[in-house]
Amino acid sequence: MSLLLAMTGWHVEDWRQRFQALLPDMPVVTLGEPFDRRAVHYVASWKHPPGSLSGLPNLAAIFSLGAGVDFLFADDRLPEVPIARVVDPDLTTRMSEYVVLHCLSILRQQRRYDRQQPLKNWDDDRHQPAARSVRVGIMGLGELGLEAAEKLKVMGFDVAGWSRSAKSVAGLATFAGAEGMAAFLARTDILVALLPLTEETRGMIDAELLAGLAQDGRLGGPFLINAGRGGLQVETDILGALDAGTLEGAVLDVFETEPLPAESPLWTHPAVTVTPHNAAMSEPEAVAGLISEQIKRLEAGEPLRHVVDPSRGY
Ligand code: NDP
Ligand code: OXD
Repeated sequence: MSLLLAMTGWHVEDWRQRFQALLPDMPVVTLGEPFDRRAVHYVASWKHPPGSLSGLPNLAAIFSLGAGVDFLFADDRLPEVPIARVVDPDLTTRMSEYVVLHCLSILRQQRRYDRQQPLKNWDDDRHQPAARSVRVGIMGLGELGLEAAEKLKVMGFDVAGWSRSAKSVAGLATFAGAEGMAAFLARTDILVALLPLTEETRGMIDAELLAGLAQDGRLGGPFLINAGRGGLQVETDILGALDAGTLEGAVLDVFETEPLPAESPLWTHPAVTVTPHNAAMSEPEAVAGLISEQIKRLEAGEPLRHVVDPSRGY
């Protein structure tokens, strides 16, 4: 019985070492070497080449090495076995650090001071709005969105959230579904996207959505932070809204094409901050530990945790 590591873009040997230490009795094999396909009972995947998981007759479960599973559902030859994803405090904490960092950076206008520093001169306006006067709206109130909301509230922001199903969360204004969208956007100065990429959410952050954001806030215009998936956003619409002045700035960790192509205008736009899809990296120490526990649970006849629903796509 073996575990197959099927990944692209990450250092597979780091993961193999970690898994092998945690599962000493289970051979850990990789796509880059010959292996017995009948022996594979478990797969841990991050963006495996589509089709590479077919022909594994004894496969019992697939583990995403991240919180997102869109890359799995993009494979039309994916075996029909349960799929579990990462839900782990290490990853969740990293994401809330990213969201709080950039909300605070926007609030305190840090990019403006970074621009002024080489000029050795600050402009006269030293005014800073209070966090309580800035409305943050989080799209996606799941594991990551809820934790980010809690931490933003600790910093004093006025936080709301939007999700597919209606929720009641203490101290949080909540909105749901298509019917709740307009009111949610209208009270949002900083929009934080922490949605999964599904058929419903693809291309959601477009010109129409951005035009619905609050224009009466304390930041001189609304901001977007997308740390969910690049497929959520229409980049030409974001650039159009920035240039039209209906969007004041954007912080993007994820892109329509990754890595972000050198010719993308997002690299050099003065109102855009880009980061390399590392808002919440999966850390082998934490994530291999979680998946090894899941495998031990299955071997002991216990149910898998954090299973995704293929009909919803997340
Ligand atoms: P969860 O599944 O826990 O939460 C997803 C949230 O999105 C839920 O609140 C869900 O609503 C909501 N949602 C889904 N579809 C819709 C829809 N059509 N309309 C409105 N709301 C919707 O996911 P996580 O919080 O764990 O992760 C979110 C995403 O973050 C991941 O899927 C991944 O793409 C991204 N990510 C990015 C990382 C990075 O480094 N940039 C790192 C980790 C994750 P409901 O509650 O009603 O189900
Ligand atoms: C994830 C990611 O989904 O890192 O975990 O994007």
